[in-house]
Amino acid sequence: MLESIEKLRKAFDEALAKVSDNDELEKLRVAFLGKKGAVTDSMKELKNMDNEARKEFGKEINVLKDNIDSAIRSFADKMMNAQIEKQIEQARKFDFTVPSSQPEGSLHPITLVQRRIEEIFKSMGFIIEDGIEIQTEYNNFEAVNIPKNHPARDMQDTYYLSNGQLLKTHTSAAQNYIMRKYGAPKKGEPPLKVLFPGRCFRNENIDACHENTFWQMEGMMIGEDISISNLIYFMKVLLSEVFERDVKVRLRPGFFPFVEPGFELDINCLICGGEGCPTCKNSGWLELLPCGMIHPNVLKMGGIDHDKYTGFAFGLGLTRLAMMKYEITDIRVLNSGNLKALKQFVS
Ligand code: FA5
Repeated sequence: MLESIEKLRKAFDEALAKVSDNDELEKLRVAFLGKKGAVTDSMKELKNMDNEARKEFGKEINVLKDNIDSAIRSFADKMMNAQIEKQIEQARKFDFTVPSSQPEGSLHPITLVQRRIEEIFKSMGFIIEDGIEIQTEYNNFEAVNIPKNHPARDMQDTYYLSNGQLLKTHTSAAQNYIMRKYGAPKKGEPPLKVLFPGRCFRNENIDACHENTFWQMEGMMIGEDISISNLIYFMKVLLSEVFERDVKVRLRPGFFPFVEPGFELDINCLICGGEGCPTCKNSGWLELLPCGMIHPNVLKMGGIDHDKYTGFAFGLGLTRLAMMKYEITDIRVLNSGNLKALKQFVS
């Protein structure tokens, strides 16, 4: 009987030597170890043997079974390694320096102006913070001095989520968090200067200069003796560096519950030169950069001593700035994903 085991071993070794892929290996496994396989068949003979022979044959056939099983596994591993080696070899032959036939990508115009402004403000000592898009009602409204039922809430028609939170309507929603994170500057430290861009959402009627999803860029400076002169200085630097040419602006009083005094800084429409067009709703001016001195209540809610510290804040309309910078007549182009239109802007 033991001879039959030896025959099986030989037959398996010969068959394994001829295997060249996974399918053949699986067929071989079934032929020897499957339910109707040669090894399984041999094991059925055990019941016809006397005790002594069963003990000896049982031991040897189980050894053979284990040997065949591990031979199949290691053969499978070897084939897999060979395949990986082949793929690595092919990857080595790939020349990454050959120019691609795929068209090149480009940065979105909003990203371009965002990066430029971040560069300008970083060079003046500002740190950049990233405001989250889903906000609490408290951060978006209460913490910036817009209590429940305040009429200012109506100006920012809000998308509420089913859990009571909301999509932030303005970047000012991060003011409280940033004040609490950094606190007022300690004695001898420079003022706190932070820039925080972000996407905002309002349930707007969309037209050439209003989107329901648009970008703002908020800036804040807090310290002892910060005044309107500081605010005007930074606004001037911002506009002259971004536009690299003279642009006409006007400053007028503006009401925002979180600043006192508050201002609206409008830009003379660069699409029509102030003549009036759909982009500026025929007024010749575009609201671009509201700003003001931070209201003492807002400082207080941010944990900052409003008797000792003052600060300014601005909420630049980044999407509109991109429109003016690149003379884009309709805001809808910016969220359109129209690559033909968006690819033209390079710096
Ligand atoms: C605000 O959102 C205030 N948080 C700004 C602010 C910050 C004021 C700090 C004072 C101090 P306002 O709702 O006006 O303000 O929006 C600011 C700017 O965002 C606008 O001037 C405009 O340029 C831009 N903007 C507002 N709504 C839209 C819209 N639907 N589509 C495109 N741009 C918009």
